[in-house]
Amino acid sequence: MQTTLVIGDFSKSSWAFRAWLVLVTADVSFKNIKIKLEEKDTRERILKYSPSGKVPVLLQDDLVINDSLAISEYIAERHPDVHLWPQSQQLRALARAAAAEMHSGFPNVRTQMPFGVNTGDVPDVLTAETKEEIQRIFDIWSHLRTVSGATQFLYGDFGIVDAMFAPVVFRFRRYGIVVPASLQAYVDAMLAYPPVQQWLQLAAEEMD
Ligand SMILES: N[C@@H](CCC(=O)N[C@@H](CS)C(=O)NCC(=O)O)C(=O)O
Repeated sequence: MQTTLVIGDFSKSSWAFRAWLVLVTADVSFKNIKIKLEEKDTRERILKYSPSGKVPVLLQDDLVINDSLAISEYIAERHPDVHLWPQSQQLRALARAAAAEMHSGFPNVRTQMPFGVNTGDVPDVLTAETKEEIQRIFDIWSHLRTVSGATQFLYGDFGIVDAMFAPVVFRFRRYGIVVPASLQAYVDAMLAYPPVQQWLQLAAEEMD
């Protein structure tokens, strides 16, 4: 069975970054097809693989899964030994709620602080709504780490909920958003996670 993940640029594609992290964490062997975003023919090229016109899309024989969270769930089901969700039922529910909130929410953070792997950018003056969303993200991280007792990722091992928040860590890093001291270990663990480093390396090679 051939598995292919269609993604956008490593330096721009925050949703593909999430799905890619999940596949790499689960040690899935897969091929990447990269489509440059924001080009005249981007939509046309994505539509060859993805009926929604969005990446990521996972292709496995006849199966086409065109959403980062659905891809993640599929990989979690196929690799139960990897524990991409917490093993505790209650913690799993909380992690799923947080992943879903990230997947469907935080429009102001997304708009005011676009994803990028670089640092040193100054955002527009943050609106009250964006600041509220940033605080909500800190609260989610703190709550999950308190309930799980985890010292690195949100419930111990790197999982889907961490993949969902990985691009947010990069948004905060890009725009110099100060993270509470109690959450610095989370940010450090995320930045040091080998698959994250691998993605950064690929982004650096792409930008050269
Ligand atoms: N809900 C989708 C969102 C996917 C999405 O918005 N992807 C962006 C790139 S990160 C995209 O494909 N944009 C198409 C374009 O720029 O033409 C998911 O979770 O996979």
